[in-house]
Amino acid sequence: MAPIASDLPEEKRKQLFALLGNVELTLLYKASVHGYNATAFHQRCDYQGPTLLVAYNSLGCIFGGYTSVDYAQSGQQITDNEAFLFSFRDGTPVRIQVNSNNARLDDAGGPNFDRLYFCYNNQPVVHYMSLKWAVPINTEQLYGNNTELTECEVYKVNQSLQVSFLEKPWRNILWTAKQREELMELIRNHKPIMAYVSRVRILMIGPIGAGKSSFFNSINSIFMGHVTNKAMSGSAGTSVTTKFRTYPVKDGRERKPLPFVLCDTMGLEEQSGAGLDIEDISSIVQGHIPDRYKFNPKAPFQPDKASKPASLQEKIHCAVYVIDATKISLMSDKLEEKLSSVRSQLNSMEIPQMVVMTKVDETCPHVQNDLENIYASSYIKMKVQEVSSRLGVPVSCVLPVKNYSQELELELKCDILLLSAIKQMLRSADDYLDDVVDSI
Ligand SMILES: Nc1nc2c(ncn2[C@@H]2O[C@H](COP(=O)(O)OP(=O)(O)OP(=O)(O)O)[C@@H](O)[C@H]2O)c(=O)[nH]1
Ligand SMILES: [Mg+2]
Repeated sequence: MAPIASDLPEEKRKQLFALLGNVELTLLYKASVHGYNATAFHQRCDYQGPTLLVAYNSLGCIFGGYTSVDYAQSGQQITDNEAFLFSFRDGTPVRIQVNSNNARLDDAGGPNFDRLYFCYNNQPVVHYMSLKWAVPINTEQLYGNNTELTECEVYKVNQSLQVSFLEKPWRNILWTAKQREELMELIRNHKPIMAYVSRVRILMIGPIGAGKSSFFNSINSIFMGHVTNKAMSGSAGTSVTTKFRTYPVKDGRERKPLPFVLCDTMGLEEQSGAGLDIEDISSIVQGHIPDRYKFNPKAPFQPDKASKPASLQEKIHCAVYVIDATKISLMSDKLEEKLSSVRSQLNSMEIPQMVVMTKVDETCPHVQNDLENIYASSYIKMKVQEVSSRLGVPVSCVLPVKNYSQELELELKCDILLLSAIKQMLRSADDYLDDVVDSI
């Protein structure tokens, strides 16, 4: 049987990569061939993983939606932080955010996104169910308010990994037990350049589920000598971490505090009034927010005007953006804008900034096989460059790591990457403190 032809022009398919990353699209369902009905759609599209729906109307609009969650006829409202609607405007695809907590109703009917139904009632139409209390979708922008569909297609979305091995790794790492011991010794014996500051405070900021709490857990595990989960981590529709936590890390053998404190925060969300507030970041950096303060996304922390300014010891000396390597291409423009505002604010306070790029194991199969391939994988190098350009942080400040997530025992190569990241953070905090010394 000849393969079913896709209506999506090649040029538009390539343009969609701006929203989806470098993916492969495989046509699963085409309404004009399989039928404009929910049964045919579910037969072909259920349990296929991430999918992209592309609809066409007689005005020439091409629009649709992406979901990372299976169609499964569960009858549940689906939370999908990655789901979005899109339409081509002036030839380029524009991403339109959907309410991620109600991204889809996963019922036995046709596909839908945030109350926008495709092939509604088994007809070649799109139908929008507006609700007074919900943020409306701009249907004029999406499909010119022409509800008649000329076609509706669903594609399976596969990450296409054209991974090659670089001739020479682009960073040199020694993957030996001796190297791990040397790194641990260096960190143990590190003395911040300013004697008055006994412990460097490192702030972790980043989107929900990026691995901020896991990064602390991983570092703590190395120095405890076994895998620990002191900070709550996991996944949910909103941030698992809701409080500001300052975690000192202690050296397992002597329980001696190490010369740094990792400060964990609530996840950043793209909407305003949700997730960590940018004003709260400023208060943290200035040392105003106490340990265990519960963040309120609706009302930022109000420093007590009567209290004396925080000492340099209580302030942040290095900020780290924790970014999930598997989601860099899917990062929405709004989240990128939010991160850019954070960056401007930290720049104005002259705080050094680095990126910890997590989940490298889930990003590249060669790295999953053996972490030692990290700096030889062309794909990881591309991801490092991508995060560097999206966040405006130099490549030299991007530190790819794999956090402990499912392991029960420590692993040498994991530890070496994680410890190397801490080493770089201590160095950049020293640069900051050195600058403060110079300015006194
Ligand atoms: N495979 C893999 N999983 C990871 C890695 N880092 C974190 N995870 C997993 O990702 C999920 C989210 O991690 P968290 O540490 O809770 O993320 P967070 O940034 O603290 O999230 P919020 O507190 O919700 O903002 C957990 O299930 C972790 O086990 C990693 O490097 N590799
Ligand atoms: Mg957390």
